[in-house]
Amino acid sequence: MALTIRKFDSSDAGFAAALAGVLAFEASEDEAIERAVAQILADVKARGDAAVLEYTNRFDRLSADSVAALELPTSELEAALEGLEPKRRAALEAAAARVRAYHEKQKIECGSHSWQYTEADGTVLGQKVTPLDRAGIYVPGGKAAYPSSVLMNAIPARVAGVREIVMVVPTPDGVRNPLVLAAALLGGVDRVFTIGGAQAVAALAYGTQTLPAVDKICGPGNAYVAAAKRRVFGTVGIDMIAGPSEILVLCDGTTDPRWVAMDLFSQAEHDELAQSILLCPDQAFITRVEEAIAELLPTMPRRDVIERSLVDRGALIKVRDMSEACAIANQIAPEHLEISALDPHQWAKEIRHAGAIFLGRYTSESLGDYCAGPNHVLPTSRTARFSSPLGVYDFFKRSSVIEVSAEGAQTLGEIAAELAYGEGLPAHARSAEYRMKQGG
Ligand code: HSO
Ligand code: ZN
Repeated sequence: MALTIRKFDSSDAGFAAALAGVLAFEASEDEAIERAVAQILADVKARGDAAVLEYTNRFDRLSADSVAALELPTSELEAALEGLEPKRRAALEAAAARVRAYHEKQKIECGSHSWQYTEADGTVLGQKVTPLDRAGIYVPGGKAAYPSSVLMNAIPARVAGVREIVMVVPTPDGVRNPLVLAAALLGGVDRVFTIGGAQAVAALAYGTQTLPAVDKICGPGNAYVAAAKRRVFGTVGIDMIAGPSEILVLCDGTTDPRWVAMDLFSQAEHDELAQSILLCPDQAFITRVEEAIAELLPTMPRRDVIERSLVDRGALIKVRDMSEACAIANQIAPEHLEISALDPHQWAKEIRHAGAIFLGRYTSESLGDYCAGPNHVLPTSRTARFSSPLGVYDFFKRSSVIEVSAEGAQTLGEIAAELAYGEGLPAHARSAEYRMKQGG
């Protein structure tokens, strides 16, 4: 199979423009989708359960007679777990345990504790950290339903101490995915509703007679779900609007080229729009990766998706050296960065922007997708420049705490009153002055 994956050389004139072309990706905003979603949100907000039920029965071809009937009893989740093939069940349990252990460590290390300090006059200042009351997890239906993503969303919420986790998952034609339901149980989800689409996002955001409103909605979804999440943001928190998967492999030419080819495939197989890029200083090695791609692609069940993704969005880039590869990696700010090199640490020092960094040739990105422990919900589309993997910290918020002593009220009162008069807000000034010895 002759596959035309784009090739570039960083020392060619015009490389910067070519790279910008490779990276250009506009999440399309479809007017018709926006209109449909706005209407569904308004309808669910106004009519609650009745609207959720109508949309669900219509879109998923069900005939439920209430939203309550769309909630799965825990016994059904337990049955799903029990029914799994033992090896699959053991793998899911092992993954859940490792993801939990990682996020428990993250909770300790990431400043999830409240703190305070006392000033000389007795005034106390600090911050109180509180988990969210309720989180909602959206799980797509059909082919895009990843049990691993259920774990990655539910476990950090649970570890953070969220009181209730509500999951929604569409079940078109009533088809339920037992691995998703088993993952919900292992991840600590409290309630599962078989609803999806914008109507599920609306139900989570506004609450209905049956479904409680949550404080934050996490999880991936199709264009309707993404549009709905964008629109309810502000009423509730959202995790992020995730774009297609991306992998950037930095290789010094010492890894088996077939390993590199398969790593590129691993993200390409998610989606035609996924992006897989190789940066390497060794032209002969790039050629061997190309040969490996040609040899392995026909053996892949998902070769059509992989091929589209590699041809449309992939690239093999010859760089001057590994240091330049790191500089380009920072520019790309990929979701996943593999440093497949003899001394990955040397190059990792130069990396500033990446959702997750996989060091050394034994660390395939796919291990991170399932079971290494860190979260696989990661910033895409260059947002790693300013954002982070989903984590326990996404399920906490902070309150400032201020306790001013009688003595502190004198000194702070003077400053505050002065500034309040300057802003033309005398009630602020008087409120501070009342607490001052000469002000009451
Ligand atoms: N690579 C995806 C996550 C995933 N992979 C789930 C396999 N299953 C996130 O970028
Ligand atoms: Zn993946």
